[in-house]
Amino acid sequence: MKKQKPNTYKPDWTPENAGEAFAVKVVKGVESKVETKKENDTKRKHLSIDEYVKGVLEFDRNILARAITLIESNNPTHHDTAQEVLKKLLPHSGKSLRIGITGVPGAGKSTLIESLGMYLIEQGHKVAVLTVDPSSTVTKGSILGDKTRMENLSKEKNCFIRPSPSGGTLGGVTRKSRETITVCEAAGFDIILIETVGVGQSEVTVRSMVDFFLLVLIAGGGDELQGIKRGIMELTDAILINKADGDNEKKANIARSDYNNALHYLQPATKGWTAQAFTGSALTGKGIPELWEVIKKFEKTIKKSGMFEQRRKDQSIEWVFRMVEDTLKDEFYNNEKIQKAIKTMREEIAKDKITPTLAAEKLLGIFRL
Ligand SMILES: Nc1nc2c(ncn2[C@@H]2O[C@H](COP(=O)(O)OP(=O)(O)O)[C@@H](O)[C@H]2O)c(=O)[nH]1
Ligand SMILES: [Mg+2]
Repeated sequence: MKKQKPNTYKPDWTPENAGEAFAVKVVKGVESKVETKKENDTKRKHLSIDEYVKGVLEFDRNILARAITLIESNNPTHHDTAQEVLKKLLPHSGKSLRIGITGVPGAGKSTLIESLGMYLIEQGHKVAVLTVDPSSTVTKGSILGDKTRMENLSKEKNCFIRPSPSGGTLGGVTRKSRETITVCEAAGFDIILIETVGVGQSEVTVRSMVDFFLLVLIAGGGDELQGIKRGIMELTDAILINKADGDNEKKANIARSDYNNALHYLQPATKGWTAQAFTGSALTGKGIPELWEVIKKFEKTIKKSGMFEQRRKDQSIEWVFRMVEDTLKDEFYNNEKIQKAIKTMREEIAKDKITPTLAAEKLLGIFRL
């Protein structure tokens, strides 16, 4: 039997026969008294589909973590079991509020999650925290910085923190995150917080899996609106100007009115809801209860209008098409014949021997053979 220590690279609930394909092996465990506690002896035993399902539904944290590990596995032999488990959990999922949190690195997203998460747990909620980190597709999962930011939260029994799975494409990370949401909801987590860095595609991806999308900003010098992509603002349901504490409070208030002005001219991200900017401090907790009130009001408003249900349905359907597209793309670029043909095509294009249209048709022709 393998000797496992808590907080090593391989979490102790990793099955014995876990091969390289087990994505979770690179995740440095979040320091948590709860997670490293040896709770039962089912740990290393092979689990049946029903044992996974029962364990998740009974809020067995060890089995919950193992179920997510199964889903995150890139090993094709785990695929069918994972999908069976998910299918059985699906009717028990969906009853949460999914909140996406984006913003540039350093804006205070993780600190906000610690602060909002603790506030919600005090109110009796169960909070699951996920991260969607595009850099984890090329490097090791990087919740590392967050470990210190979510120190209290990670010790709470009613909180579960899961970093972005590493390896694979953003599409792969997305599938895993969405399925992890399903598992967490089935376990009874009623608030799902998803942190993502506000760069490139990841915020669009996270927007497509949450109900409420929050943009965390900080007031800086100069033109407040500079550098903020209009595109991101069009996705958000609220803006939090964070770090509104100490000397920064004044600046934050000015930034708030600037952003409120800017938001005024944008299409709302959610039909029937006007996004607004607020100030707060993740560090001192000021403004956090008010932020939660806004989120609750949002939930109430869009549930009443039917937008909540509608968006969730749309998101599921969009997800299907996205997966089809991702799979087709992968199959195309991983095809050996295509890879060879692409090499030839590059040379031909460079020498003006073929037009781009003909080159594309040729590649597709080879793929369809
Ligand atoms: N003064 C102040 N500092 C904050 C606040 N929120 C976060 N920070 C600090 O900003 C830094 C980055 O925070 P972090 O939560 O890791 O940002 P993230 O990259 O967006 O997740 C840390 O040093 C935090 O302590 C706040 O409300 N006020
Ligand atoms: Mg962070």
